[in-house]
Amino acid sequence: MNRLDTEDTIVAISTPIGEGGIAIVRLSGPDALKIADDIFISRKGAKPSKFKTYTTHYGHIIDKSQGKKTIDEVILTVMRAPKSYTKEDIVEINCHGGVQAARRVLELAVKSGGRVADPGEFTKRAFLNGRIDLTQAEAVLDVIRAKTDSSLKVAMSQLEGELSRSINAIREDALNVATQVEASIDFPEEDIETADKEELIRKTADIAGRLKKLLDTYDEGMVMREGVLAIICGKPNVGKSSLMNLLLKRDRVIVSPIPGTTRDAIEEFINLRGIPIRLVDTAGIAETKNILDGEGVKKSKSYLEAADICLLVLDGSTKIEKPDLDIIKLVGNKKKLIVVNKSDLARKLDAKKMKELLGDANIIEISVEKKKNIALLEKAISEIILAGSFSQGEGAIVSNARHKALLDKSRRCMLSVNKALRTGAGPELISIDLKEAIFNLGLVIGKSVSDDVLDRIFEQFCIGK
Ligand SMILES: Nc1nc2c(ncn2[C@@H]2O[C@H](COP(=O)(O)OP(=O)(O)OP(=O)(O)O)[C@@H](O)[C@H]2O)c(=O)[nH]1
Ligand SMILES: [Mg+2]
Repeated sequence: MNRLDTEDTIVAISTPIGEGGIAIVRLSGPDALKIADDIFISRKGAKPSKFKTYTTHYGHIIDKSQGKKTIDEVILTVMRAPKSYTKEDIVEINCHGGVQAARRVLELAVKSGGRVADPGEFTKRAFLNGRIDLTQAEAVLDVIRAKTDSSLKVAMSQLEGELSRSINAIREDALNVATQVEASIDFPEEDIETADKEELIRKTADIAGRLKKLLDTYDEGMVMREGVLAIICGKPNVGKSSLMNLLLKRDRVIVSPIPGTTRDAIEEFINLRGIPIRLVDTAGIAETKNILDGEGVKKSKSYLEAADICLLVLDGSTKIEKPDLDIIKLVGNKKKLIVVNKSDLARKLDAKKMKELLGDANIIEISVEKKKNIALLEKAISEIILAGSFSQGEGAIVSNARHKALLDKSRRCMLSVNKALRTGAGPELISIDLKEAIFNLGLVIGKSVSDDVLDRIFEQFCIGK
């Protein structure tokens, strides 16, 4: 893919392949209307190239090479450049759902001069033609993939340009600083004036501060976008699988009074108070000589390592035992919630010993059996996940690792510009870091970004988007 590809007309089936009410074939590019003229017949014989923009027409798709054989009965919509998704002429053809009709329409469009689109190529054109910037294009994918209301909210705010606006404003201020610094390079006999210098120090500190504020939203942004990996761990028989089923609200995993019931890690998605969570039930961790159990324990341990948060389950009706101690050690300093289960049974767990072992970790007592304190547990989980990050208020949120890395670089450059100004470094030196800071900010929104980076971003999209 390169930038000149926008000279041709791309075609794709934009709906998922399979049976459905309708399937949409989309065309975009300079020949979209010409191709539509070739394959579409309206009842009154009117041509798509004569249709007004944003109008919808009933008709048939025909195959000229087979004596005008009718392929499908369709509704065709025309959206003319530049007011369309890609800023090019777009034609959308609503076919009858099902694989065959849409595929035949696609083939005919290709025969008439279209090219089958690459994944994400429509959105890529929207970016290359300047309708949206790169953060907005990336947000399109996040909107498609959003699993909860909060994920969708973050993605939509990015699609609507909230992040772009913040970054553009910061970049604009950085460019102004650069102009001031460049001026003193052009007149080398005059060093940066003291008054100007004070102002530049203040401005660069302000820019670095605003970048920090954006970067601080990343933890929450990431959680909303990617979901959190939460692991249910503990020794055998404490009720891990029972808890998994309860949080999932369905009987997904086998529960039994026999220790060692769960042998494999089982991962499922849950939406907990709007937070997308990948919840994993693991095999109880205990010393074992059985090969199968041993494999299960190995897997539990590797999940534990990757976990963003651990739900460490203890059995309130047993004493703290060696396996409990081992698991507490394994969990270490990870974000965790201690879940003391089976509170419906007589208590044997020693509170004092637990305090000694766990310090001020969050502890919550529940009974899965009697469904006691479950709402409290869900609240505690969401609070731990969101701890430290600001609540989902207004303002731009960074949720993408690419953006984070670039903003981070830009902030570090801006801090060294600030330091150089304070220590009286020459304008040439200052200018190097300043340019780097501005360059990295530009990359976030897609200015002077390389073709491989673009390809890497758009190849994650589905075909037809
Ligand atoms: N009384 C009581 N029993 C419970 C409670 N939660 C789970 N159990 C019982 O404890 C036993 C073990 O439950 P599981 O959910 O299979 O335990 P586990 O931790 O997944 O066990 P492994 O997969 O063997 O590691 C089952 O008989 C459950 O019915 C509870 O809150 N109270
Ligand atoms: Mg289990």
